[in-house]
Amino acid sequence: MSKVHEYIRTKIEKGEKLHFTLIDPDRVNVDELEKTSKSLVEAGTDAFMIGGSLAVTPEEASLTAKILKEHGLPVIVFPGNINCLTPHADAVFFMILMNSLEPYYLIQAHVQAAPIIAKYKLEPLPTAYLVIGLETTVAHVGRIHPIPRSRPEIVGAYALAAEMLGLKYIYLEAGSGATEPVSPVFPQIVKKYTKLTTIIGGGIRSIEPVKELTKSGADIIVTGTIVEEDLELARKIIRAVKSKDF
Ligand code: 1GP
Repeated sequence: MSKVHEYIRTKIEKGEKLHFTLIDPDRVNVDELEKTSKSLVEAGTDAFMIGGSLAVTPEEASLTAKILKEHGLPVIVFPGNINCLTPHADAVFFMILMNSLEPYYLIQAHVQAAPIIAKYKLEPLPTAYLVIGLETTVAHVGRIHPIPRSRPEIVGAYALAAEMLGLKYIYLEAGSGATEPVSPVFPQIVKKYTKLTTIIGGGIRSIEPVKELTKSGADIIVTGTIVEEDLELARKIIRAVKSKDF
């Protein structure tokens, strides 16, 4: 029942850091996806995520999931909204956008999505989603209540609340295409206060932040945009996450 969660837990318990590749079904070149994704699997990515904040149709989500499923790795929906759900994925990050001011992203989307997730038999991965970067589509769409960069203890308090609510994952998001990734101080404080599995994404375009973030407690590193911009660099980042030299 909890196949994807177990897959992730087992790797983390063995001391591995994980890398997930995010594919936006609205932006992907479907004709090249088979080849591109194969090359990311060869580099060592551990799972695929599919989703985007805007303009993803259910048909695009399904087609993308079907192609990615061929590799035998988990395909996880990373929903901008319920339009990203597809029965062709294995699991879904069932995410509370904790620092949103909009009730829809705090609970109403979940009420809409839950019966569909049950019908599609997707495994829900209960996740706290915190958007840190502000100059991004997700921050605008999600009506974000900003977290001051100089106050990491606020992120610690969100993480503690998430754990007390029974959530298992926390996703610290700079936002797709952000100019810089989240500060390593944030995963550090999450680890200080909780046992949540920590996912970091947004704005990762080089190896340096990967090293810093994994050293600071990130369990899973997500890259998306770099796959579209520079596939070879995306492969290098994956190899850096999977290398044990941190
Ligand atoms: C976005 O964290 C992911 O939700 C990935 O971000 O596209 O900047 O890699 P990038």
